[in-house]
Amino acid sequence: MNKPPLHFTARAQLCRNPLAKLLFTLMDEKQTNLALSADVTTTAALLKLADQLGPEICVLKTHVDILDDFTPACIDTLTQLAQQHRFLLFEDRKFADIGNTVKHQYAGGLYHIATWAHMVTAHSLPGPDIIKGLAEVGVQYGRGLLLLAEMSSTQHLMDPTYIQQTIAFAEQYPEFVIGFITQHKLSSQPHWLYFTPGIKLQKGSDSLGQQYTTPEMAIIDQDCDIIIVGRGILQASDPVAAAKQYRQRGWEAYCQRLKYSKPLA
Ligand code: 5BU
Repeated sequence: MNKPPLHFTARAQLCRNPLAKLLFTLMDEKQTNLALSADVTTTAALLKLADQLGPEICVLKTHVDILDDFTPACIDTLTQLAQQHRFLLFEDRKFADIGNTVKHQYAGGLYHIATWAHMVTAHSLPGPDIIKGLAEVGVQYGRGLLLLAEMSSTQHLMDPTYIQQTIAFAEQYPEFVIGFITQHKLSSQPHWLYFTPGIKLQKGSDSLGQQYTTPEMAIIDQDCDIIIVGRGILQASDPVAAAKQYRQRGWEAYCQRLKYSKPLA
């Protein structure tokens, strides 16, 4: 018994969270499922990447706490560039504390993440009230949460039981959780978004436990939706050309997946 794969626009209709709907629609309209991991340490480099690579991407992922010269003005310019080039902002904060603490980390501090980041990440390790705490801040801004189900790093502790529990927590907050960071599709429910980091043009690893798979393996073999690429683009001699190449590989993989029906999980 085969089930035809749904395209992103069809999946958008099934989302309860408006941000997930927007992202699914944006990907089909812009024809890109590439997320740039803009892991640079100066605001000038971040804004240059956002401007040059913005036309190629659906999402720009940040780690604002690695910027040496963070200012609120940088966020204003980043937000303008996101509107101009039509991409969403994703702060990969990986919240991991009790609900009350993460509320403050999300809303306040130096970065006021909730005021500008369309989506953020959190660990499910502390239990479901981490989601409740973040939702108390994020829902009013129309934000979305991605739970870390499975990391790309070697010897991570996210075993199948942990992953199943993470999905169960997500299901308790469908108005706020939009999907997962994962190496493979986790559910037959089509409204979840699956983001996959650890992507390069060839399989491999770095010297600090990162493991790389290819766009085709993530999108076709593992049924994920969005490829997250950092150093594959940032360390290329021509980052714009590299981004175009990853965009093409990611999008063609998605189009190829749509042609095939897979047995139901
Ligand atoms: P890279 O340069 O493409 O290896 O960067 C990958 C990015 O994705 C980097 O910002 C990591 O913090 C992020 N990441 C990851 O690599 N693996 C994970 O499991 C998660 C996030 Br969650």
